[in-house]
Amino acid sequence: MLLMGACDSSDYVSASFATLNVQFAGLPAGADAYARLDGPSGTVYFASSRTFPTSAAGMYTVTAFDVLAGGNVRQAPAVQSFTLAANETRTVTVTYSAGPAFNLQLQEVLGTAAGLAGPIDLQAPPGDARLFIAERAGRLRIFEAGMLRSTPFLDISGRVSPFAGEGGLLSFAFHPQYASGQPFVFVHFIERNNHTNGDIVVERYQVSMDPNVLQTPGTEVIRIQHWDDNNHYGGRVAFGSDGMFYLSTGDGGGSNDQFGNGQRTSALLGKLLRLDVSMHPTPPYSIPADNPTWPGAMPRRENWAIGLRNPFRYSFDAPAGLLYIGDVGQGQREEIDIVASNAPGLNYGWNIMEGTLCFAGPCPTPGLTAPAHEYDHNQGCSITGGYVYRGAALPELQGRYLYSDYCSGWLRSLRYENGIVTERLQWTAGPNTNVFSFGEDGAGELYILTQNGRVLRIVR
Ligand SMILES: [Ca+2]
Repeated sequence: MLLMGACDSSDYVSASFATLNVQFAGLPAGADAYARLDGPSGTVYFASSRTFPTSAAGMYTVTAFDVLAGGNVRQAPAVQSFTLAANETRTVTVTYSAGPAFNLQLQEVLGTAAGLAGPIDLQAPPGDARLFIAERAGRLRIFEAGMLRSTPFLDISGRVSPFAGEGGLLSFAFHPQYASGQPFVFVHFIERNNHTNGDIVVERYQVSMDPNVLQTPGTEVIRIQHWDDNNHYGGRVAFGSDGMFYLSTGDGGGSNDQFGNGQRTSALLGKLLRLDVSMHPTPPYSIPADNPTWPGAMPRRENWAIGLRNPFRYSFDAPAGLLYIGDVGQGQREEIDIVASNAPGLNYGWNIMEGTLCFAGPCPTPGLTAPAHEYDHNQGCSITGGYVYRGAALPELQGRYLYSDYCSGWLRSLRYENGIVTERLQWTAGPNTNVFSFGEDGAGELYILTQNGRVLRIVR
């Protein structure tokens, strides 16, 4: 009995620990701060005023970082250091000041008069001044020196159109060494064929003697049957900084993941696939040796991640080594998943979870990767994932992830660092119409592509 009394930890806590309040000031209502607290017990990052009720006595520092809010850069005060005594209650105030004005605008590069048939992807090899624009109707177009070239880079409209539902040409990717000996473009589309809802197809094309025209025909890389419904095809193709080729696929369509593809490891639907296409065309692709192994009957090792519903747009942020996935929800939640880009074998939860909500089956379920950010259907209905800004024209925006929503047409950003989401902003300028996609040019500048045919550059 004596020992139990002597070791009563609650007595020890109440007798020795101090209380630290960190308060933020100088920000618009609802705006996120961003700060780091270093103390005897380690480091914590946080984004709003917070009480640390069981702080150990000792030396502390509060380091705040500049944030964007309300049309300004909000400048953080200098680092504050102090000693917290046992049993003390102390409040530290971090007061931001208004710095230079900073806001985003949308500059029209191509308007409806250009007649683009559904611009849905925009890419360029690094350093290439041309904009390569995918039309959903099945063409790749080139915009150069202020002009849209009349001859397409590629025209496969006869294999794509007319499309139904969410079909069409959906995305394309340049080989990472496009300009240095690997002049290949990987084109991703829903092929119109005898099966009403088509196949998900990726083909590799090679540039011709004319740098503004691709040779035809292409060579098939992968084909995935998608015959039951004309929605939830995925998808995007992209190369990771590991040199591997990624393809996101939707769950096969309809509703509720009626075929159970998201959690079925033998299916290639509702997944993020990771393929090695460096041996192409013999064979079309190989499966990287470090792809994950999966439980279940006859699992497909092309699968890098499972449990996705309709990951229409995802992107890699190479400088931070992160992967951002915008996974379109069903009736309630739109989500952004943010993970280390080299983390294999993740399960993003669909259709056990929709965002952080239970959807079907036992929930919560261990082992599922929850979204880093989500919003409900009061704010939108179909997330359009974008990119982390890494261009040069907007240094204030460095490291921010931009995204939109097909139904709402706003432009939002968030900042994800040190495992927390901060600086969740909705910009005053928005396309205010259906957003098909974001695009990224050869200098890392970002664009918005709208259903009504506009190409808009994100500028200050
Ligand atoms: Ca999820």
